[in-house]
Amino acid sequence: MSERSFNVFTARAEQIDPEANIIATYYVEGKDISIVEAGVKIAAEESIGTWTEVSTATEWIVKNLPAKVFEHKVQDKNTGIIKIAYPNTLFDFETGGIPHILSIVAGNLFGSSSLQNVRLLDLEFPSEFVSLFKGPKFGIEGVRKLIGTLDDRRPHLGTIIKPKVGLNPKETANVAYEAAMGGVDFIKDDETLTNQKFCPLADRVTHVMTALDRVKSETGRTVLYSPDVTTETYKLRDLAQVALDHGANALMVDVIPCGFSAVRLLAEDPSIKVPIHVHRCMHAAMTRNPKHGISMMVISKLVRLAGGDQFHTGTAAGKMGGKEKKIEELISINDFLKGRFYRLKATFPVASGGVHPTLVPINVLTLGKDLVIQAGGGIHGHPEGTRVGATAMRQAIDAAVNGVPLEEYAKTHRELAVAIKHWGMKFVSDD
Ligand code: RUB
Repeated sequence: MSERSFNVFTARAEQIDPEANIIATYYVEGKDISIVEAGVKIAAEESIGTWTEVSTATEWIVKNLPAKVFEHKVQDKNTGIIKIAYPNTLFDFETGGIPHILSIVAGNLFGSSSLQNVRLLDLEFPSEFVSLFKGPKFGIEGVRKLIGTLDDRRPHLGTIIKPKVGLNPKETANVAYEAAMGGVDFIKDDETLTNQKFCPLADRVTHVMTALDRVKSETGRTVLYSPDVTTETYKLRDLAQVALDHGANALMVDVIPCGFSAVRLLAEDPSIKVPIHVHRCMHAAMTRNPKHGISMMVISKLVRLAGGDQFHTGTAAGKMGGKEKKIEELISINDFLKGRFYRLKATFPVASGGVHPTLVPINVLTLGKDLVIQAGGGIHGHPEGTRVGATAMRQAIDAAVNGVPLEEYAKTHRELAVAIKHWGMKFVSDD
């Protein structure tokens, strides 16, 4: 590394003002270069540098725009953690928003031939940037208010209608009705169901909401339904409007296929007055490799900024991720979503994927009560059907919240006992 590069693209920690920079933390593995050299390569590429010196850089550019490596911790020879400060001046926060931030802090660097691996672990934002976002419209408290759990603060029970796709609108509504009568608080489409011919969105929402109105009149309970409006950006508002016009009391979107701005578009539209449920399918292409890609923490921060009211972050035990699951990371992500973050409302973490009653206690004990715990197969796969399956899940939540061992609780709760007998007390995996 030339002395000039070192001087331009590094700084001492005390020189970095967190209000004047976006700060990114990376895990890096240099290819025969030190981690500071690797960091300088990233800082240069993502601010004012390229592979060679250029004669066109003005004094103003060199003074104001370079990103700077200001902290590093070597783990082993060429691997370690670095922090890079990207000066606010590099961005037009208002115009660029999240896409522009990502073009820089998560841009060309992933393909750099100087790096064996690189993973964006965390992002910290100056208040000037965060102040431009409205965040979740409802947040945990708002969703609890809609469902009526502000006082008892138990975890919410959600279900994903199964099979993933194929039911027609009437069949979907029947399953929704049974699940709601069994005790679920929240119903969602699976991430692959949108507006297919076998189950058009408008018809589906009409039927499901009619069923949920029946549940309301029979039980007094409000159950939320979030139809999936994942689509092309230019069609998103219209598709959401179709769902709302037919009575949807929540909306769902797949954030990685659609982009963070799709969530923001829905959340910040004043005419959309329902919670936004955010699914994370495709995230593992970025999050699964512990050495390369983008962490779930970064994705979760961006979803909260963009305005997701509920967001899938994973389970303490379930079908996704298996043995590689890092519970500590999951806990810190959920803590971030639930904790203070400037003035933005909290996002409800969602634990989903392979959950059935037996796995409820470990999820609730590990992740806490401010949690939406979801089961698809774990409800609709109950030997006695959806309604009994939902009741068994609710019983498992009650047992966990009251600290009663599941097998003990099952002695007086038949639905739960049947579920335990069916699935056993073991961890499931789809591998
Ligand atoms: C749940 C399901 C969801 C996953 C996504 O169905 O398929 O799409 O929860 O996983 P089931 P994650 O309950 O039958 O497994 O929340 O980890 O992104």
